[in-house]
Amino acid sequence: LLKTAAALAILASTGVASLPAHAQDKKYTVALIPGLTTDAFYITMRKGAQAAADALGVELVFQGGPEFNPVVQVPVLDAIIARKPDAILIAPTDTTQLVEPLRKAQDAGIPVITVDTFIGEGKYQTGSGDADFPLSYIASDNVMGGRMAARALAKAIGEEGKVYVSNVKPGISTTDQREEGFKAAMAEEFPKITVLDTQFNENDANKAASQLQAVYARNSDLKGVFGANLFSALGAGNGVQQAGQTGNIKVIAFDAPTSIVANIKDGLVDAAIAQHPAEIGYYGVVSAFAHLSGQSIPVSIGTGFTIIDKSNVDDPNVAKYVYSD
Ligand code: T6T
Repeated sequence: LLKTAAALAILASTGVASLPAHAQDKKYTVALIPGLTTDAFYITMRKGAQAAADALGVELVFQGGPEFNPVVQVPVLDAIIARKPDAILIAPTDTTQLVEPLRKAQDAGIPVITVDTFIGEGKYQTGSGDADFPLSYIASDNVMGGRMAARALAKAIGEEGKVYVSNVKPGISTTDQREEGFKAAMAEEFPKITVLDTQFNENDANKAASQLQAVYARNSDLKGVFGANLFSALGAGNGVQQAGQTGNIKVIAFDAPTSIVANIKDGLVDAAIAQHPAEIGYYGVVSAFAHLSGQSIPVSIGTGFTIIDKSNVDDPNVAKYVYSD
């Protein structure tokens, strides 16, 4: 700033009226609205976002609700819009219910990028549909992640028997797509595996644990469960433990908080499909900054996965993908 002031003073004295605006001269404010604030996945995403913000001189505002619920998220979004940040990064908690609330941001001239989850069909900038206005979607490939989970579970149970998906609730792009990928891979690749009805837990690990026990009570030959997100997996694992079935009912977890890693070491969970949430946050902020400073940005950015199991859990190149608490 001092340098700029000095340069302006020199230019003023030479009669040149203004300098072209240089990106670094403007401090952009980027808001990051997670699905919920107390989830290790979003805490880790925030760290990545903060790292990019520090590198670029961006001010990052992190604000969200205490639960993964559009009714809770929309008022947070409204409050953020009222603060007029330069851009909004958001993990929309519902594919349809966040469309109109986010359009308000767009109408107010605030660019929107969705991270982790999407609105509509997740196809942006196509000129069709009513939910294509976000500039970019930065996330894991959740259909593929679901397929990876199916393969891991199939391997763990010897490719036959009954399994089910412990999921959050319909209408969330990520967990819907994981279930879709899981079921597609099971149907195409593992004819001897039966996928029972999905159990929806509303992101409540306790509910997921009771559901595991209820499904097991009805199916004493239950072989495995896929926990389609952090709380579903934690709950399913606890349910298996409470049923005294550790090691008999196999658990594949989506997400990798420290508690799941402990469960892998104890043999309660067979494998975790770790997302790379820090990458999502980092590239979210980089994309917002690039757009704000006049660059074009990709309409979608896919981030990776790391499969964590007993064989690699202590490898530092794997352990770095364990989420921050
Ligand atoms: O699995 C993540 C995230 O990708 C999903 O959209 C919601 O649940 C998590 O935040 C884990 O709790």
